[in-house]
Amino acid sequence: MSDGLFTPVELVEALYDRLPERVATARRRLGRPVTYAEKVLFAHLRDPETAGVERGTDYAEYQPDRVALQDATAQMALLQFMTARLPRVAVPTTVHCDHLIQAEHDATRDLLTANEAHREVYEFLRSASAKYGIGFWAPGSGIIHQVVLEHYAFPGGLMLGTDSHTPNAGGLGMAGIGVGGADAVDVLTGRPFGVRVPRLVGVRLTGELNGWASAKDVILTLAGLLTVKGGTGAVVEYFGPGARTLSCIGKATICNMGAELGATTSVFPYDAKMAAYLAATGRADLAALADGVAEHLRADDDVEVHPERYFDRVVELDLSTVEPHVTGPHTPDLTRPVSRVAADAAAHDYPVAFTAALVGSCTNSSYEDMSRAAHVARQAAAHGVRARTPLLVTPGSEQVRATIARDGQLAALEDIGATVLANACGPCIGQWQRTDLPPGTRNSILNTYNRNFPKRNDGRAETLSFIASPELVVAQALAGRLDFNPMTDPLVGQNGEAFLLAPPVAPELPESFDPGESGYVAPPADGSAVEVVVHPGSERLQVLEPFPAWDGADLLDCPVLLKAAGKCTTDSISPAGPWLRFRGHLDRISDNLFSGAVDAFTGETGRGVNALTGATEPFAGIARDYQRKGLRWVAVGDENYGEGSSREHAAMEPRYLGGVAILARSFARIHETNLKKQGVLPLTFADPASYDLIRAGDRLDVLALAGLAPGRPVTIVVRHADGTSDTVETTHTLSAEHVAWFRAGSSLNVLTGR
Ligand code: MIC
Ligand code: SF4
Repeated sequence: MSDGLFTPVELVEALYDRLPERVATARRRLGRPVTYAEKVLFAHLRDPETAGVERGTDYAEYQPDRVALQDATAQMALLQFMTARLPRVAVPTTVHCDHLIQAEHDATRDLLTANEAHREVYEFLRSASAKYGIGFWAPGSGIIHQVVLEHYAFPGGLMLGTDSHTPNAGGLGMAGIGVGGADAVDVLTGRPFGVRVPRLVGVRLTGELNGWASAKDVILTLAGLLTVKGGTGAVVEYFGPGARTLSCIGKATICNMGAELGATTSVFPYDAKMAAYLAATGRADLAALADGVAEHLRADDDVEVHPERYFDRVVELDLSTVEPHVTGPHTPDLTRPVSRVAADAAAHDYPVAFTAALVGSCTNSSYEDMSRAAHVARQAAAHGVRARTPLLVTPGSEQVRATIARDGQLAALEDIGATVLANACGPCIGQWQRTDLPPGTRNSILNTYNRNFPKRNDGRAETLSFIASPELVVAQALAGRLDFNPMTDPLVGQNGEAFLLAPPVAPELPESFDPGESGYVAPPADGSAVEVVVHPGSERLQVLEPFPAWDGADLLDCPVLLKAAGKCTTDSISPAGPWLRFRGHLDRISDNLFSGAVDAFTGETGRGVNALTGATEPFAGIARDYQRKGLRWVAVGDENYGEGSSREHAAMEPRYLGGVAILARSFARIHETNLKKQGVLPLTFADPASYDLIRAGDRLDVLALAGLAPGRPVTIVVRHADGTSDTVETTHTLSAEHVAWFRAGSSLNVLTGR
């Protein structure tokens, strides 16, 4: 089809035509059999004969098949694309309006409010999509990753998305990589996507899930094992007999949350479950094509036999031993089986009686998820039991919503008290007008989402967010307790009868999907006459001015704006929730800089000491003051700085307000790239202990920048207020191209020839 509702068959055919030859090249160049991820990557290399192959060291250039943008990141991506002054995007691309809709009442009312509140932004995205040949998915049509799985993902493909959960496409055997807008703009303008050749983590699955265990519990278990850093710079490749037992959508859940391990992407090899999903979503033709090249859409045989020869790390997981898990609070790798919740809660004083249950988000909002949740709900309703907490349900797409409305799952959930919200991100990204509880109350909430950083869902630091599977969230909502174990604990029915819930039984797929009221708008064949308007006085959108080029001098006398204590995620650097309003306006959104970060010197969140005045102020205000007075500044972080989202605002804001370098013990991949793209230096302490040398009131000199080069350490002199100083060595991962971005002021300046 050519209207952009699906990935064009010709594109898939062309890829599959070159697949055998590319796989042969991969085997020849690597001198051994190859894994599935290596096949996909080789199939998309710009130059398969000469590209570097050294994992974790070489940079390589890939040509993705498609790009997906969501409304909260698309604004900045498209504003950057516009500066390139090209008539159309170079690869099939879609925009998805999912992040800006606020959950307050129900789907209908909330959608009306969103259309009103975000009219200007939606109009910008709609007109820019029409002008540049981009498929536009209007508000209400669904969450980007669910819609991509239903329409665009295909086995063996490679795509970029300006959202960190783009790896969700791995459920259909597509390598989806989450990137910042500037990376996406490279591909939209016809340039390749450059990234370090990823390391490979192999997960061998055996056995089969049973009882209450679900795909969600597989990834929660792995997150506990691998931690939030365990996948950094790696592709997580699943294989083994257990993989073939998981539904396509279950695989997507697992790949989706690979982002929480820091993985570049996650993939499952093509199998019959994927073929069934393709057929159910109207793409039997793609399944037939994939069947024709099936041997190239999985790892070579020896990989399953001797995985240790191929992967940097191999994890074995017997699915039959996986237990239902509850994860949290505050980090997605703090997990335990449900049977251990009571003990953990007692030890850490977590409130076990939780205040809200939420089912949805890109990771768990499919037909199968809703069906398993509904199966539990029906059992409760038969005994007259309803949810004891508010139960908020967000279907992943209009297609899922219409189908579960038709097939009865929606009614089953409503029967136990659920409120159905718009098909959108909603409370997963802080778009939750919470009225059930006064602010300031320490409380727990339980959801099926993927991230649980403080303040993420309701903007309140006092809320502890826990994660579990849809069926467990519904079961626990019936009891109102995080330590309720449906396998052993009975519920009490309306007549006083005790009953045990049976484990969920539900179809993986409907006979056919009901598309509902599709919100898809195809771009016109020729969009050149379409006007894209950015009003000069707007508080929502602002035309981008290029960042200044590096002046050639070392960065001297830089105050430390922030030394972050503990986790400093992108939610700490540039929170979402109410700030999503300003995602298209760099100046306005910069006011949230570091507002969720904890200052190591004062212990305060969002505020630090202004070195010039001695006053304690919000970080954005201090940065603006330094900038006005001609001072450039640095920020210091701990491990995995910039963990979480792909939002490039977290890199653009420091740049815009005069930040020149971030020093950290380590960086999360997407954020590190975003910093480089915007001309900020991400520097890693050569000795992690150097973090401790940074004191309040220090001034830093970042030296010898004229010699900045790949692999060459950067020396920093830390001058303390008492007149003493320390010399600190830092390393970096800048390639020659990245150094050029720094010199030009940003990658965009290089792209546009400034
Ligand atoms: C998230 O889950 O944090 C988001 C909101 O989807 C982000 C993107 C954004 O900040 O707009 C992500 O994961 O990349
Ligand atoms: Fe949306 Fe949440 Fe998924 Fe991010 S993680 S894309 S906010 S549903």
